[in-house]
Amino acid sequence: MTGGDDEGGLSSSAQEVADARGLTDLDIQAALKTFVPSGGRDEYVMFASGGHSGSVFAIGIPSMRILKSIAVFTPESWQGYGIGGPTEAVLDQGNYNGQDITWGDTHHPALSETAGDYDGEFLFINDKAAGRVAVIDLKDFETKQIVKNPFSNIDHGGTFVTPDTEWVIEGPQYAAPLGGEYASLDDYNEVYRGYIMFWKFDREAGRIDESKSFGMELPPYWQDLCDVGKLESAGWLFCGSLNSERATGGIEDGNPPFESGVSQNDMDYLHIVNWEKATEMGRNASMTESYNGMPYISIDTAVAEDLLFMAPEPKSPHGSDVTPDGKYVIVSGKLDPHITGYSFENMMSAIDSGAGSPDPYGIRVLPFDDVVVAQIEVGLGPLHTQFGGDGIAYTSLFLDNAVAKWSFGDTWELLETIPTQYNVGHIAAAEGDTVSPDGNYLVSLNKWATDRFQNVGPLLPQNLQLLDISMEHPQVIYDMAMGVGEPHYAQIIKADKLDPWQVYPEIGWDPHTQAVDPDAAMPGQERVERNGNNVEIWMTAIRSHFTPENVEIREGDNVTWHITNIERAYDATHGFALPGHNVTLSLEPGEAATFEFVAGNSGVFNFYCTEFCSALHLEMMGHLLVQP
Ligand code: RUQ
Ligand code: CUA
Repeated sequence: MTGGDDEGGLSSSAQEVADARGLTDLDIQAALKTFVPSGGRDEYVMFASGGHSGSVFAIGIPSMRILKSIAVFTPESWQGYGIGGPTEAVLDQGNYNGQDITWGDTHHPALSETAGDYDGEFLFINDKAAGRVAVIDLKDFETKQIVKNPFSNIDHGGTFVTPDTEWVIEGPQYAAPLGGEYASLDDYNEVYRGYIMFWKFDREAGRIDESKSFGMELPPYWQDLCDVGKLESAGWLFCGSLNSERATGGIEDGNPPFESGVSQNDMDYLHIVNWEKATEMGRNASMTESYNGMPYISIDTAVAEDLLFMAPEPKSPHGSDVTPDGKYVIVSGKLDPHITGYSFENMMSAIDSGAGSPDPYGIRVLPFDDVVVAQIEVGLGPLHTQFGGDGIAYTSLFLDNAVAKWSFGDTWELLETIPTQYNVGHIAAAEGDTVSPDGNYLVSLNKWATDRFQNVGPLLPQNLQLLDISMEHPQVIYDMAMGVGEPHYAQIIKADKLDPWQVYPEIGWDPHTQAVDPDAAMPGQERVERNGNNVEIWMTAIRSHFTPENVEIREGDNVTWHITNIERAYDATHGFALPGHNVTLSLEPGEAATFEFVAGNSGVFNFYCTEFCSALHLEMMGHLLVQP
């Protein structure tokens, strides 16, 4: 039986289900708001960092279904990422000093923007653990490039993009000597520094252009999260910091441990950077220093050129978030129950009036009272702020296990506190970092879920909670166990702004050049060619066979193997697994790949397709015969 009763309620059969499962009216509402019927589509896609899983996850909202994991800084066998195939070269871009780096700690994804609005073309993400930034092309949701910060072995405060994605900004964190070279901690104040990177993004090429990028030297204050100005504050960026004490730790020598040494002062420093002006001189040799061929603007030059100012910010701050209209910067003090609102207009007048006095590095610190327009007590452990449109903001409260809802602009006041079920790190709102947030969904990215799920052993799942913020009193409407590494930040884009390919545009496509590979194996031209010890193989894959199926070579041969999936059908991915050689590939329709190896061992190796691509998938195999 279907249909509603007179009050527009549930049919008796649905009510029976609810009764049998003990669901309350709010449970039923939450279920109805998040249920996407079989075959339906989500309204939004959230790109969540995977923390020390080194990956990124695409998650549908409101259903909270994981749609895809995107391998970024770490090999991933299902996608054939970084294991024997051409994507090894993508991962290798992130190696340094001769060291392979095969994991990452992804923190802050940034969608590409046009006029301050997500445009759905690219995603950027940082790796805190090694100071790297990756570029993901949303045409195929694959990682295309990794760049290594030449000045620093660690980062944190990025990635963030300028309103038209001309620049991808990688903010620093823990200070170290230039290039991570050795210097004693006794020389901390003189030699240790933070370096913010300005990576030039070439949208046409879909790559960061290292030859047009540059850095800026900052004091050793542990710069934390940054955000880029927009509209009124376009051209500027803002980074919090947490160690104005310049503590160097050493609990083992009787020094205060970092946790207290870094929290002595009442104020730390909000860094205020004119990035637009900096980009005019960042590649000018007469204005910059350079390290390993990468230029950077020194603190002295930044001060002399009015690129860098600071303002006091209370007690070990964490987030710094620019309001959608660009008028205010919101800072949260982890050890202060307030959020502090800074007016961009007031910052500019304080700069123009010459107010303030220099810090030990000569950077002018603007007077707190001149630039702060409001402080609101929101709760304990405020971290990150997101926006819901119409002067409404939300701040995560790590210690209170809650999200504060408050207003800004005309009236600055706490409106209410919404409980979440464990410590909240970041929160992410639908279209939340754009000039026009949607104000309907907010995801609370919680740390360990202690009481929400089946016990799965001592390593607890992280929990992403979906909140309906269109309600007068917002509520949690879904609990989503991540099942993988800790998401730090996420961005949520309208699904209809994404326009990925269904299949690669042409047969023989190389996803890493986004063009046809001239060496790709093509249908009808499959062959094996030998030239001395060098063997080159051109192989195609189509349901349900490889051509050729058997390949005979000799021990010690240098092998170059081209393989192309020549399907044009939407659902015809083939995998290629080569036992004994650490090779796994995922070949989407049209995709071509090349890999190389030296045939080190004689034997017979049964290669096969790893995707259950047809009823005759098991037959999609062949023999690599290596003669002794
Ligand atoms: S910040 S710890 Cu995104 Cu809260 Cu990295
Ligand atoms: Cu192709 Cu299984």
